[in-house]
Amino acid sequence: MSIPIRIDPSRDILGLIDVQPTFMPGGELPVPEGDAVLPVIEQLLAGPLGHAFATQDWHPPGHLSFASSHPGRRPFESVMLPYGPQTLWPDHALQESHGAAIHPRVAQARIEAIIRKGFRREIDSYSAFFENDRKTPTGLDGWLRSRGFSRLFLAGLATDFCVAYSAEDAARLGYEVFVIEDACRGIGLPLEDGRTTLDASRERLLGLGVHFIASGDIG
Ligand code: VGL
Ligand code: ZN
Repeated sequence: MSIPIRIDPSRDILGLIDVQPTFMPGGELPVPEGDAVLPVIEQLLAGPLGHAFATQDWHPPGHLSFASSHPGRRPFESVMLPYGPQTLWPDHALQESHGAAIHPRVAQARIEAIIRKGFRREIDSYSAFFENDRKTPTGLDGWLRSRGFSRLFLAGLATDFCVAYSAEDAARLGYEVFVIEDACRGIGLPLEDGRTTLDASRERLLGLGVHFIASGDIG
């Protein structure tokens, strides 16, 4: 049993990362059990966290993170782009498609800002804060700061990509970060050292002081 985390609505906010059908079973880039986050997020949005923001992966056709934009390459391979290595994905999260909408089971009443990312053809964006060049800001940091939020509770997809990159950037920007593990699901790509992207991201985040909690810890 862990100690319940008391929510302070003046500084705490729930961040819903890429809760989009494109990342769920039946979607273009399905995360295993991706839809299992929905009932947990439903509960969170009815609980003590009164404020929320959401991100949407929002790609144009021909986006450079799509394997289809690199002749001869397949999804989940890696290519070198000007900003560094980039994993290639099936075409997903196409702007204005049904798959790119915030999932209709997400109650949006408490969602006070929606940040779209990955809309520049030449650059991918996993993090809610910076694109994959690690420099181009999305504007979320300014919005959170000017609203006075300092503790972020993150949920969504995928644990080892967009949630992990968002948590890492948030921790580096000085926020206290809580990843709500049962409200996230991951992809788990194999790495050369025998670990998976899930193992590696967890280790990296623990090293940055990110807390891993369960939705039931929020009291
Ligand atoms: C994501 C891969 C590509 C994510 C987005 O939401 O984690 N992963 N685009
Ligand atoms: Zn994407």
